[in-house]
Amino acid sequence: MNNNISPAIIDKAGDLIHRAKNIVLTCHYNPDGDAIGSCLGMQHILKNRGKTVSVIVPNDFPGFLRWMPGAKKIVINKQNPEKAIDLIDHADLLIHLDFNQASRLDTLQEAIKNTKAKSIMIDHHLEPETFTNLMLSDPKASSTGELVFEFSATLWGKKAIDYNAAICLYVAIMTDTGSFQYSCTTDKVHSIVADLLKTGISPNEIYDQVYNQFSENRLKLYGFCLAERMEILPHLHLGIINLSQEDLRKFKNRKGDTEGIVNLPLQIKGIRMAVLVTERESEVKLSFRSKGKIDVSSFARKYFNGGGHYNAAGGNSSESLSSTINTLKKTIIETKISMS
Ligand SMILES: [Mn+2]
Repeated sequence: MNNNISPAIIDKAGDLIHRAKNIVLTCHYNPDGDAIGSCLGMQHILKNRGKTVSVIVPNDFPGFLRWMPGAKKIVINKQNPEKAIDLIDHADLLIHLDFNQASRLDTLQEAIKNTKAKSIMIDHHLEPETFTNLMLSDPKASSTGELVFEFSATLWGKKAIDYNAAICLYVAIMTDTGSFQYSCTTDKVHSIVADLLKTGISPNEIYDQVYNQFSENRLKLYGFCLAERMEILPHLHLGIINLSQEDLRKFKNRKGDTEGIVNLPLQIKGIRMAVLVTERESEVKLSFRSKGKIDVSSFARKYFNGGGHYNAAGGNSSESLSSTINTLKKTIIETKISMS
């Protein structure tokens, strides 16, 4: 297991799982590939150990994750709160995956408030908050999927990760490493992936199911962002893309459609920091990506009520779209962050 998580904690977590019968797995609001992949992977592993296991997510997740084994049975709290409450009431253990602040459960926070169940967090984001009985946190891990693999293999051996679990954990690791390109892609990641492939899963089919599922509108939105909404500031090594509510409506935006857009400016030579500023119904959302020693997590936390990872973070602003962009540029120039 990872050096950052002590064997004693893994044993304790194993003990909680051993004593539990009904287990509920949850992840963060707006679930991504790692969140859904880790939950479903853990679900398959625990079901094989004779547990009754449900996955509850705060709100809906993108269509390109819905093909995964077990995905159709995921309970979406926003759509079916009675079911979510019922499962939580009957649970004796909650495992929270891929987030480390209770607030990221959104409306599900209310649902777990009165639970008598024990709880475990398994996560890789920076600066965890204590809200569970046990915390398995390793910000050096590429993904929660990696941690779920290591945790399960340590407790029950690699055989505990079957074909279906391997598919889900592969999605988790693939999406959080940007298909094995980010700096978190260690030798350990590749050795875990080698173990996953040994179960017979097909990397090209999984890639295709996750990434080559664009609607025509989504690909046109990408083109529109690049042609009409991208501002490149070469002297700052910076690229900013902005999207208004009207832009999103024009391309019949669906959940997940804007995913990946933030990375596009980083394809330009010399650009080392990229920001996507999106006007949502009640707030303006910011996504940050960077290369090398540009700590966008601290930046997002300090100036835009957010956080995340060193090279990938998010935040929000209650200002208008245009004044958010102005504030953003001013802050970047003042802090010289993109010049780090
Ligand atoms: Mn993750």
